[in-house]
Amino acid sequence: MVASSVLGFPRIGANREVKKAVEAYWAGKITADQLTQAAADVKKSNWTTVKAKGVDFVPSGEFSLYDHVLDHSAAFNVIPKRYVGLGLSPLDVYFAMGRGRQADGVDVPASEMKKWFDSNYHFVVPEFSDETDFKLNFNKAVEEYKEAKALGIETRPVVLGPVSFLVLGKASKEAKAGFQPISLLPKLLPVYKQLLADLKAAGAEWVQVDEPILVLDKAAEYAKEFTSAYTELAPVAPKILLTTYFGRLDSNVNFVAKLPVAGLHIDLDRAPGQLDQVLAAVKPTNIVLSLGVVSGRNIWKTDFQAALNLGQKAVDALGQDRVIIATSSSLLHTPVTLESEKKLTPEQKDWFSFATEKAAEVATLAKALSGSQDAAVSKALEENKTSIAKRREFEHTSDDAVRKRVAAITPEMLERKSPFAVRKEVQAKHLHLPKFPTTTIGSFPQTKEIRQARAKFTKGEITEQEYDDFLKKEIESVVRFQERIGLDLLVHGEPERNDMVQYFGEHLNGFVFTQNAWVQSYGSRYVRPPIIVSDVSRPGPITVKWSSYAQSVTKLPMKGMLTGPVTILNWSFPRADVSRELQSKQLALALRDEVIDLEKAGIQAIQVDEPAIREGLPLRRSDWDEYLKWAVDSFKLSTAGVTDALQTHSHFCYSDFDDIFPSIQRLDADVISIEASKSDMKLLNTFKQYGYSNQIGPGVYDIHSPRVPGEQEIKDRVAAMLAILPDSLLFINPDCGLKTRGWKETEGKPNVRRSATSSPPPAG
Ligand code: MET
Repeated sequence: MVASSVLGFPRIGANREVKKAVEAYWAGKITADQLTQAAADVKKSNWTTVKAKGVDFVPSGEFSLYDHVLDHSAAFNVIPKRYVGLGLSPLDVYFAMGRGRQADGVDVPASEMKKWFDSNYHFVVPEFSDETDFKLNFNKAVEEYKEAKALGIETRPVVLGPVSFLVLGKASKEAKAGFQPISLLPKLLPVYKQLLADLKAAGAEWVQVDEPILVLDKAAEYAKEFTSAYTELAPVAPKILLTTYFGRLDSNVNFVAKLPVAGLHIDLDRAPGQLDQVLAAVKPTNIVLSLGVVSGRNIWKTDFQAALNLGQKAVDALGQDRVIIATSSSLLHTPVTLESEKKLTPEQKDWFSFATEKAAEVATLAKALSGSQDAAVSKALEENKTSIAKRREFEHTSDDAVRKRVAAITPEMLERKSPFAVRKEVQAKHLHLPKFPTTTIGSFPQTKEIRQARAKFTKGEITEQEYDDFLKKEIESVVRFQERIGLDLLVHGEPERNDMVQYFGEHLNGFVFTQNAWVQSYGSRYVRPPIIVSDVSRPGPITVKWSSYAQSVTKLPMKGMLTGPVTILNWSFPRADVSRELQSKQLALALRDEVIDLEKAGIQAIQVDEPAIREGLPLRRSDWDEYLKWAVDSFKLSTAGVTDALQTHSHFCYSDFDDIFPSIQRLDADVISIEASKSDMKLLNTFKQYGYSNQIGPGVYDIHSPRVPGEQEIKDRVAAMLAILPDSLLFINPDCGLKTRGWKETEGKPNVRRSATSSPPPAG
């Protein structure tokens, strides 16, 4: 029999119960026990749902109140010193690590967050040093396994593997120079052994051990560590299913197939081409192969025929008992259920499959491959065939005009008229910005009032005129605030935007929106990505009205604010039938028109945010050039249609640019602002090393944390920046938009001009 499996289920609750409970706990409105209860309810519902869909391997242990890597760090006692001895409960230490804490005399910043591979999920980076004292503070995997068992549900616990845990982490500030987290493996393994042995004792037959770094080039460097780790763990553990996802194993399969594991999971959604190589490698072993054929990353209905073809190939090579049909990765990156969508047309609904529906898909596929004669299975196969055929038909009805426009893009359309040095002079005459210009990244607090007004407008409780008037008032007050605190380049605050991607999607052709399709981005922040379903075009100006209004109420220059093509693409669910490149270029052309319209309307600086450009980078280096070519071209296409006088800005956050620096340079934005408050100054050294010559605003404080930095802290940051970058190029700004912050924290924050430059900074 071919078995079915789900690698992980969304842990936010069908109605965002976890967010609500966690935030209520932070606000002191519910107790820790009530939070635990809310979590238990969601876990129960997840297990019951997956099981009810007929899945054989139901995951447990992957639930999280904030982040699964953070759970792991807390469980293994990987707790940086700054969070210890503050008199906090273990739960509050956990949250302090995730989001910082500033209350009752305690003032600690959040730990660094990083993108989880090429997804829009962020994990809290573990910090290691020689002094890391691993011990099992609690065994979450066992506890949740037992919790499910008590409900009568047998599960397969999920654990992050030891090599990925160390490699995803970083050396802490206290660590000696040259310290490598992987050197801790021998110290870490005994704790893993204990964890896994406890699981076995509790009755778990299998354990899913995630080693996602196996799809990266650098995994090859750790072949020895993988071998020693699994040789040591396998004898005491339940049967280990070693899981890889988001990419292909490539030659790493050579050592992976020799590991003493009982099963191996591969992602055939992202990398279907790896099946032959992996089959050849595992055939001579006893390893069970888990095939990730149902995408954990997109929302499209699985093409059963294509999945069955892959499955059949594996069954032919290994036999039914050595094949599992699975989701490609955890379903964490997909919304909970299509059932909550009441506004999609039946035609649209028929295209999609969310986590709950995907669980049913793996179960059906496994049964079909096992040769089931069940009428329900044949019916599901028939229905799938019809749906897929209808979708293919829809895809062919593309917008010809858009496709022709993309085909007619010329190299000249990607370049500004003059080089930066010339533009800088022209712009200086127009913008009159002082030395160390201060600005913000765009958004100001999305207050309850703003959200309420938007909800009323959406429900038709207020007229468009009333909503517009409300937004104008908001814009004006944000403008006045910026004038009051002395910022130089203003923004309108983005009150009209529900979200930086959704808003643009709603004003472009080719997108579909959901009501409840939330996915976790980090901690209690969830996003609701729009879905690109057909060719994209701009029916008319989108932001011009707001930016022009904002400019009309101030004499200071106003920065127009757009989300870039690559980011709109990466933070949407893309089409699966055409390339990402084509979708990105279509978006770029739409934005190009918007940028040109903004300039015509008198806006002198325009920021085109590309925070997701790094995230879209393929996981394998050999695939980078192709991506970077079209991604950078898309940005240039969207921004290069203006005169030299227009100052283009772009913004990136959570960006580690060391290895893609030439592409950042090639963007040729006049000013870029980057996240720099949490990462060390390494990033800036890269700019220096490459002789980056355009202007740059490294963030001076972390807006993702509610913590308000002191004035000295900001001064120190700026001084450190000036020690690296020439003062003529430096902008002063926070490291991201302020939309997630309240006004209290905001008022405490962007007084960066006063704090940064009140005493003369050292010469750069
Ligand atoms: N302009 C956007 C903002 O300020 C950029 C955000 S990047 C995640 O919110």
